[in-house]
This record gives sequence, C-alpha cells and structure tokens, in this order.
Amino acid sequence: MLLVGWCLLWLGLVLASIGASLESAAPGSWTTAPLNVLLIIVDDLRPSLGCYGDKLVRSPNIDQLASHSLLFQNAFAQQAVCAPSRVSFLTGRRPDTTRLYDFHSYWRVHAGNFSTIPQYFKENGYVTMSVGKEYLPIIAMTLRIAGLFHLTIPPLKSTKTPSERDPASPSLVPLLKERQPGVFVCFSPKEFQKLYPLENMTLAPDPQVPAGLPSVAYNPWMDIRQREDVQALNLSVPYGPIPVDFQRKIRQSYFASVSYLDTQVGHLLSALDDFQLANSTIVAFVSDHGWALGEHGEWAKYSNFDVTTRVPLMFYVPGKTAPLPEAGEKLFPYIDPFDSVLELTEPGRQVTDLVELLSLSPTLSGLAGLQVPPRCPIPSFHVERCREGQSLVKHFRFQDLEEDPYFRGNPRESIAYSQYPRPADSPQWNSDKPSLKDIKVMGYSIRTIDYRYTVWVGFNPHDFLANFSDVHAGELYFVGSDPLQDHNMYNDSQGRDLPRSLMP
Ligand SMILES: [Ca+2]
Repeated sequence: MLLVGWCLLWLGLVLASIGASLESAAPGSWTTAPLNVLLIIVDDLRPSLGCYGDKLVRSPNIDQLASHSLLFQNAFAQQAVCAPSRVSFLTGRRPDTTRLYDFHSYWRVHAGNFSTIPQYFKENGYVTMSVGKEYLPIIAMTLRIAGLFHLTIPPLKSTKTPSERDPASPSLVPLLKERQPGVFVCFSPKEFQKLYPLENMTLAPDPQVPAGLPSVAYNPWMDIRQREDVQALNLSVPYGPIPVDFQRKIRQSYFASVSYLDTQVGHLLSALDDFQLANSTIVAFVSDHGWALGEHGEWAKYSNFDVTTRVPLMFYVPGKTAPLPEAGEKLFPYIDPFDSVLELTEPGRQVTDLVELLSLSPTLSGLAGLQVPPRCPIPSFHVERCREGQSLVKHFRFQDLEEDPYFRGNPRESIAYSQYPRPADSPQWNSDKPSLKDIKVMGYSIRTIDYRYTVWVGFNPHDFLANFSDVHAGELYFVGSDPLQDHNMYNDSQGRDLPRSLMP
C-alpha cells in the first residue's frame, strides 16, 4: 500500500563551534562557553507528540528531549508549505520579505541578499554542515547555498524503503563523531504501524468541511488526490470526503511515521551522549509546518488553520534548560517506542506565549552567544542581516522570571502571523500551491491567545502588494469556544472591523 511510504523527512544540521571564535561573543550574553548547535528540522510534523499532550502517539525520545528542553507550546509557521516556511525561518524574514510564496524563485535574486542561520554562524567562526532537505527548491538552492556550509550532504533518495525497523541513523553516528551530520530519510517501515492498530485509530474530531468556511480558505489537497491509491477512491473534487476506513489508514501511517522519526532522533541524541557532546551542544528541534489529518475535511498543509501552521519547537541548552550531565551520565539514552511499558517522561519547562517560527534565527544566535541581529527596518530588502521576529532568549532567563513573574510580558500581547496565497476565490487544481504569477488572493492570518483572524485580500504578484481594501473573505474563530476552528464568526461579529494595523 502506498500509504506505507508516507513519511516525515528530517534534517540534521550541525554547526560545530570553534572555541576561539566565540571569544568575541556579544557583550552581556549569558553564554560563557562555546556551544555547538544541532538543529533538527522535521518535515511536515504537527505537534502530535507525547510532549505536546498527545496520548496516542509514541514519541519517547522526542519526549525525553523535551524533558531537558524549553518547549514552546504555541509556535506557528509563517506559511504552511515547505519552501516558503524554510526560507522564512532560515533567513528570519516573513514571506512578504523573502517574496517566496511558491517553490520557483530564489530570494537572493528575487528579494534581497539576506543572511541565513548557517551563513551567520559560519561568518562567526563556526564549521557549518548540513544534510537532507533544508532549503527548496532543492537543486537550485543546493547549488546556490553551497558556499554557506563547509559541507552539504545531498538528501538521500526517497526511493529506498528501509526494511522493517532498519534504522537510517547508524550512517549518522560516525558522521556525528566526525562532527558531520547525518540521516535522514524517513519512511515509516511497516512494522511501526503495529504501534497503531487500525481499531484504535480515531477520525479527526471535526472531519466535515465547516458550513461557514469561505471557499478561498479551503485547500483541496490535490497532491493527496493524485496518489494512485487515493485516485482509486474516485473522490469528488474538491470537497468529496475520503472514506472513513481510508482516513484511519492515513492517520495510522502518519503516526507510524512519527514513531519512526522518533527512533531516528533517539539514535542521533544518544550519539551526543556517546561522544560526550551533550554538555556542549544546543539542540533545537522544529518542524517547517503542521499537517491536517482530516480536520475541516482537509488533508496535508496549504492553509492558515492552526492544524497546519502550529509546529513543535523546543531548545535544549546544556546547563540552562537542564543540569549539565555528570561524567559518564547519559542524558539521552535511546528509548525503544516498542517497549511495552514506557515510563512517563517528566515534562520540562514550557512557554505558552504565542511565538513565531521566524524567531528561530535570532534565538539560536542569542543562545550561542552571538550578537542577535537588530530589528529590520521597513522595508528591509537592502539589509543583509536583521530580524523580523523576536528573539526568544528572554524565556531562558529562568532566574529573572522567578524574581519577576511579569518578565515575559503579557501573553495576551503575543501575536503570531501566518499567510497563504490562492489563485482564486474557489478551489482550483492549483489552490494548494499556486505559482507566483497565478496568485490573486493572499490570506493574512493573526493568531492570538484568544482568537484566529484571517482576512483574504486581493494580491498583485507583479508588485507584491496586497490590497486590504479588496477583501474577498474573512474568518474569525475564538479559541475558548471553538478551539478546532470550525465556527466562523467573521460575519457575525466585529471581525470585519479588526484593524489592519494588526498586520505585520
Ligand atoms: Ca514541509
């Protein structure tokens, strides 16, 4: 069955420090020792993890990482599709600044010669290496960013399916020893489906397309429809639902992929212990966007809903988010998700403030003791290095927090912005992934602790300008009464009057 091959691609990115390079770290930074950085970027992973409260999914190794980390409960991607999201958080700019809404252009030519996370670390004396899928489009970007890494290992072809529980990560471990990253592919061997018997698979709690959903907001999940096994279902386009038994199989395969991914993360992190790097390596774990598994009658990504924009985000900082391991102590012993009795992992520190994925760049810089780039001016196309997101370093000052509970500010003031383009007001064959030239509408979305508000407005792909006077549709969902975002209150409330000043 083709669904067995549904997978979560992931990337290990090691930025190995050179001690002397950090002696010039920013004055006032609290990091005193040079730290390596291991950035794990997972593809298409929503927070269906034990550490995010999911009772079904077995993710003991990621949960263990979370127990030693600071975990952000409410982190949101800026656009729920691969390339625009990755370019956004790796440059620290919003899609409206990278001007990348599709897969077909290169921001250095198209928008501005912006610095990136690996570029900044490399310029500060780090040895930088990457592997797997990180920027897109892969071919063009690999050629163009090659100079940003000391070593870039191409992604493994996704044509080989590992047999049963054959781990991909043994190839990684010796690479890590040599301070090279590894891994990365990602299939869910069929055995992992045994963790999720079909009879235990539930459907999404809201599998119907909501009555009040504007047609422009709906993503018709065309890439899913094009799969051979889905085509055989003869679904009506664009709203025809997938039969419930097939929905259960999709969910089973997704969760199996998560557990397989978890084993790979487990092997990777236990190698940090083996090579005594756990006391000198920051580990950041993140996904590029979420994934719908039938919520709102939708699948895949390509929308502004929480289910596709919310992502896992956590940082392990040795000696900060967890005590430094004693000599010989294993901080990340591998845990087999097939163990019949999994000990519950104590949750680590958590932040409920809403944060944005594009904060990754300034936050990693700050945690490593590098100068946090300044806020971007408007416009910032001519500025190589600046940040449009907040640094999250303040959340790691636990002592300050205990002394001043208001140090983090008011969670009600935190806002996360996302956006998604459409070629038309109604679902088309290219509504999920419109090319730049075809974009006619842009959905700008605000998520606060209390609501999600989205306004779909006219957009000109030639001058990249949105026309907020040309409102095509709106959505307003209240978190408290409608956490799944099924009851659009836009036309019943003051939603239309929310000021444009809230837009980024
Ligand atoms: Ca992705």
